[in-house]
Amino acid sequence: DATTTLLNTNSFPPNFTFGVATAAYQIEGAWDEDGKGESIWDRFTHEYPHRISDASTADIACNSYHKYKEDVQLIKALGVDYYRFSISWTRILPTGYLNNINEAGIQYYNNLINELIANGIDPVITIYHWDLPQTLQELGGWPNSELVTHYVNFAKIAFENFGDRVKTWITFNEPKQICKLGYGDGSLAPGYKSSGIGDYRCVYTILKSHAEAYHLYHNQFNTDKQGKVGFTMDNFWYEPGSTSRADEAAVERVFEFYLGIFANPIYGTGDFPQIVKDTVGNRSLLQGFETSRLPTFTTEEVARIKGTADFFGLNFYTAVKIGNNEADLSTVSWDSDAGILYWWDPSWPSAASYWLKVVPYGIRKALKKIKDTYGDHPIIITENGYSDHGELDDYDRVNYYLTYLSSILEAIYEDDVKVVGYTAWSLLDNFEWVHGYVSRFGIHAVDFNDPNRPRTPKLSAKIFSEIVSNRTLRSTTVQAPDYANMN
Ligand code: GBH
Repeated sequence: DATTTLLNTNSFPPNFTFGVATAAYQIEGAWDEDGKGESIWDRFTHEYPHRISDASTADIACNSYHKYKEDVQLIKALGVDYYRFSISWTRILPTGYLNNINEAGIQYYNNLINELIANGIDPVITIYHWDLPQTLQELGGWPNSELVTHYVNFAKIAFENFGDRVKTWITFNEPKQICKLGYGDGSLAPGYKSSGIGDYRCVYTILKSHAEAYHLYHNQFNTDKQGKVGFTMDNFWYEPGSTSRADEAAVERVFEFYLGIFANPIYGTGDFPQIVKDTVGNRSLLQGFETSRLPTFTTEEVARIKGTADFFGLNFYTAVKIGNNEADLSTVSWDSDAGILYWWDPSWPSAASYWLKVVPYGIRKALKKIKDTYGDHPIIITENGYSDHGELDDYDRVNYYLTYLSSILEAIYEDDVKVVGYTAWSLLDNFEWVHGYVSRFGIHAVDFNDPNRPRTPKLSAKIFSEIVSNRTLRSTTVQAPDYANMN
């Protein structure tokens, strides 16, 4: 029989909610249809095909722009409570500015939202999931703090048009990736290399943009008081590379430099963590800079940012080993400021994505660390998932979900962490950024060779829908030959 590990409590709490997630650029396609403008991801994939593993684009992707009704039926069949999707800035504001408001773009999201609600699914909107208008990149993109105004203008249009039906908002998805990879090492669009300077300016702009959108929503839109605004950060579980004091200290630093740099302003003191301010400030002066490379918040900005979230959004996938890296002043970068090196334990089983190792206990430990550091905020796991090469009998994905969900139950019942929701990434196989269509995260397969982009539920969709309908984990492992006997 299937191996079963019994938990003290294997049912999710009564108000716990389940959902599935996607992002606009990764699924919609229709990249230039009905008036949509060009985003930095359109530009990046068209201009630098060699930087995408399979030289692909998301020009068509899953074609969800045309197939959204079918997607809603897949979501409905799962029985989940909500669907987390993002809105494409250039579908709504093709120029990035207010001079052209594209009604067709607003109509698309109205249609999607109405279809979801008609099928009993709550819409959850991510306002920004990486597809900046190219026009705003021409201003320098996120390192330019003028983007605060433009972001808030976009958010306002979303609140005005969708706020009557959408009650859960995520201002940003994974700001660390936006800044560190987009403007630091240049591996994601727009591909700029300004680590230790441009990436920190990006962090500064994003935190201020988030805070302004939060205040705007609560001051002007949330009249029924039903709405919530949160912020979604990605975080790995960080493990010391050895038992040395130096590696233990490196783990404390990486937590502050990778998560605290966002979480401390919003969920903590309102400012960057002290160790981040001190380290970047000291290193900057030693390196001959006039002032710290890390922007400084004014007292007013600290007050404006502190406490601006109604929930803590967490994208969680994996663990990583962290080692101390001796301070090297010749390098200007976020990671040399953090003074860390990272690698993955070779004993951890790997997904198709090189960075995604299966370490289920990591999610419990990370949740506890977040609670211990920032207090008892409601936490929504806004993404969790596993990549393979598109198998329909995706036992490895099923076991990933079962073991991670079990670890989340331990966080809830053993560590008393207030986890209130869980979101599977992803509804569909989709455009996995620089990995194109090589690694697949969907619980539904998409045939990208067929112009109709047919969807097929994988085994994981079936198991996930069983968990959602029972609100209970019946086992933590499913073995291939035994699955047929489980029902
Ligand atoms: C998320 O990023 C995204 O929100 C989503 O759009 C995406 O499709 C999904 O997860 C799956 O990738 O590990 O330091 O070598 C996931 C977190 C962290 C994955 C950074 C890629 C590469 C840099 N990402 N990682 S590193």
